[in-house]
Amino acid sequence: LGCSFALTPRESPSRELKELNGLWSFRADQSANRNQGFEERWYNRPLRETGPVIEMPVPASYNDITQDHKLRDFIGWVWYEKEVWMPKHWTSPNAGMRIVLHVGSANYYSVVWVNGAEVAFHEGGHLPFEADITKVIQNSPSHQYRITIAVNNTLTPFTLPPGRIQYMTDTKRYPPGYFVQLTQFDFFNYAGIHRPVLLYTTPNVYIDDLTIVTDFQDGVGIVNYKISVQESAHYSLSLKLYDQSGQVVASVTDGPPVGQLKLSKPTLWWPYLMHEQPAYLYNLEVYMKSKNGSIGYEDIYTLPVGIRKVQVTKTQFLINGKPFYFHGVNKHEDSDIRGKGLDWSVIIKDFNLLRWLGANSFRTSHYPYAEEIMDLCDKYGIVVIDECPGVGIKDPLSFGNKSLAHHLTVMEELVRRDKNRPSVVMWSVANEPASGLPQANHYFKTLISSTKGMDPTRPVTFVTDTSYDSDKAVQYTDVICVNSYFSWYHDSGHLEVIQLQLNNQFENWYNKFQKPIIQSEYGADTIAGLHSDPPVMFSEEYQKAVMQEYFMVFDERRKDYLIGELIWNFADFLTAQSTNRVDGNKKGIFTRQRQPKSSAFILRDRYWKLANGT
Ligand code: GCB
Repeated sequence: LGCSFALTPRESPSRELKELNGLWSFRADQSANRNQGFEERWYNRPLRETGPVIEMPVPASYNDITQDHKLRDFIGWVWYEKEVWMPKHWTSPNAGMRIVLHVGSANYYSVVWVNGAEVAFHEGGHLPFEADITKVIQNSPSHQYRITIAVNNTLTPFTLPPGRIQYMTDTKRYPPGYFVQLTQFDFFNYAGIHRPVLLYTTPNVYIDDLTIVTDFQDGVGIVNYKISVQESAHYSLSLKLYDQSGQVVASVTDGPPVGQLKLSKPTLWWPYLMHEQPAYLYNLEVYMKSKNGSIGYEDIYTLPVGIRKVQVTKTQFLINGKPFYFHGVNKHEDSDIRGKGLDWSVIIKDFNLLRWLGANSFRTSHYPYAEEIMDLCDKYGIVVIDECPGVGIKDPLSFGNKSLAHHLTVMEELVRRDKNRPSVVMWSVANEPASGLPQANHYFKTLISSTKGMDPTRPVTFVTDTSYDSDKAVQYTDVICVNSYFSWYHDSGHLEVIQLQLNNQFENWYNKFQKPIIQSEYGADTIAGLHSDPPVMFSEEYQKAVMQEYFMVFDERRKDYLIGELIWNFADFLTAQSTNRVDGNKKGIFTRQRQPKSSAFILRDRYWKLANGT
C-alpha cells in the first residue's frame, strides 16, 4: 500500500499543492497492549468520538508539547487526524488528475487512512512516503475528508535505527506489563509527524521520475537525463534548461526519455567559499505531452540542476577537479519544544550560523534530513554527506538478512530522493556499527556495493569507531570516516595525549588502506558558561583546548591524506536520560538555543582561514 516516492513535490502549471500543516486532533493509545485504536477502528469515525483528544501541531514531535511525562516518554501508537476540504475541481471524476497525499516523514511506522480507507503503510522514520488517494476521494459523497495517520515509535533489532523493548518482569520492582525502550544511539527518539503533510495533484499521465547526472568536458556542460512517465506509452517530451537570468541555454524538443543536454561554457556548481559564485543552479523544465484515447495530458516538472562532478583519489576528494577539504559540522534535527519537527525559523537560523562559521559542509548525522533542508544546501552550496538512519547497529541480531534487506530498501529510498542534488557528494550507510564483528564483512560488502549500484556517481562511506586492526567494513568504502574522542571517553582530562593518539590513528588507517580520511567526529561536552583555567572537563576552556590539540594534527595531516574535519556537534541536542548526559548531549559549539560557546569563535576563525587558504 502507498506508492514509492521519487520527485520532491513542487508546484507547476500542471501541479497544485496544498499543505495540511497546522493543528491536528491527537490521541495516544494508552491501552495496555497499545492496540485499542486498531481493535476499535479509530480510523472509521472522527477521532474525538473515540475518546479524549488534544490538539497537536504538525509538523512537530509530540514529546515536548504537553506537560504530561507519559506522553513525553510514550512508546506505541499515537493517532493523528485532520478534516480537510478539497477544491471542487480536484474531485470531479473527470478531472483527469491524480491526488497524492505526501508525508515528509513520521517516526517510525505509519498507517494512513482517508475516510476510513487504508491508503498507505510505511516503515522508517526519516524519509517521505505517499499515497495516490484519487479513487477514495472521487468515490466520496462530500468535499470534506478525514485523514487519519497512526504513528508508532517502537524500535526493534530489525528497524533502522535498531532498538529493543525490554519487559520488566520482576514484580517486586515493576508494575505488571512494564516495559522500556532501549536504544544504542545517542539522541532522543522523538516521535510524531516530523515533516509537512501535503496534498498535490498531477495529471493522470505524469512525469514519475527524473534522474540527472552532470559532467563537463572541454568547456561543455553535460546534463544526462532519464525520465519515466506513468500510465501511458504514448507521450512526447521536451526539455529546457534555463540559466538564472531565465535564458534557455539548452533544449530538446520531442526527445526520447533518455538523453543529453549540452551547453557551452557552463557555470559550475561550486561549494560555498570555494568560488566567487558558489551554488549556481540551472532550472531544468521537463514538459510531457500525452494522448490517451481522446484525452490529452500535459505535465510540467522543474528541477534545480547544479553542474558538477565528484571524484576520489587515494589522498584527495575532488569537486570539479579541485581538491575539496570538508571544514564542517555534524548536525541533528533537534530544537526546543518542536523536537525533530521541521521549523523554518530554526532551519534558516542554522544556515545563517553555518555561513557565519565559514562551514562548507555537514553530515546528516544520523538520518536523512528534510527535503526542505536539502534544497537549501543545493541553493547555498553547503556540501552534504548524506547519512541513512543506520545508527546504533551493534546487536548481532541486526546483521541478519532481514535487517540487511530493510537497510537496502532505506538506501534505495534515500538515493531515489536525493540522487539529483548537487550538494550531496557522498552516501554514508551507517554510523559506528559493530564493524569488528565477523558478520559486518558480508553485511557492509553487500550494502556498499548495492548502494554503488543504485548510484554509480557518488562515493560511499560509513563512519567507524572500531580500531583499524579489527574493522571488517572500511575495506569497502571510498573514503575512511573515523570518530574519536581522545581525552574524553578515555584518558579523560588528559589533553596531552591527544596529538600522539590522533597521529597514530591517522597513520594506522592510512597505511592499511591508502584512502583519504575524514575526521567525522571529535569534541567534548561543554556546559555553556562554565569556565575553568587550567581547563577541566565540561568547561568552555576544555572544549577549546581539545579542539586546538586536534587542529595541530589536522594541519599536519591535511598536507597528505586528511580531507576533512567535522566537529561533534553543531549544537547541543536532547538524548535519552542517563547518568552521563546532563539534559542531553552538550558537545555543541552552539547551545540548543543556537547561542555560541567560546569554541564557536575559534572554529569560525579556523574555518575562514581554511576557506581563504591562509
Ligand atoms: C559518537 C556518536 C554520536 C554521539 C557522540 C557522543 O561517537 O556517533 O552519535 O552523540 O559520539 O557525544 O558521544
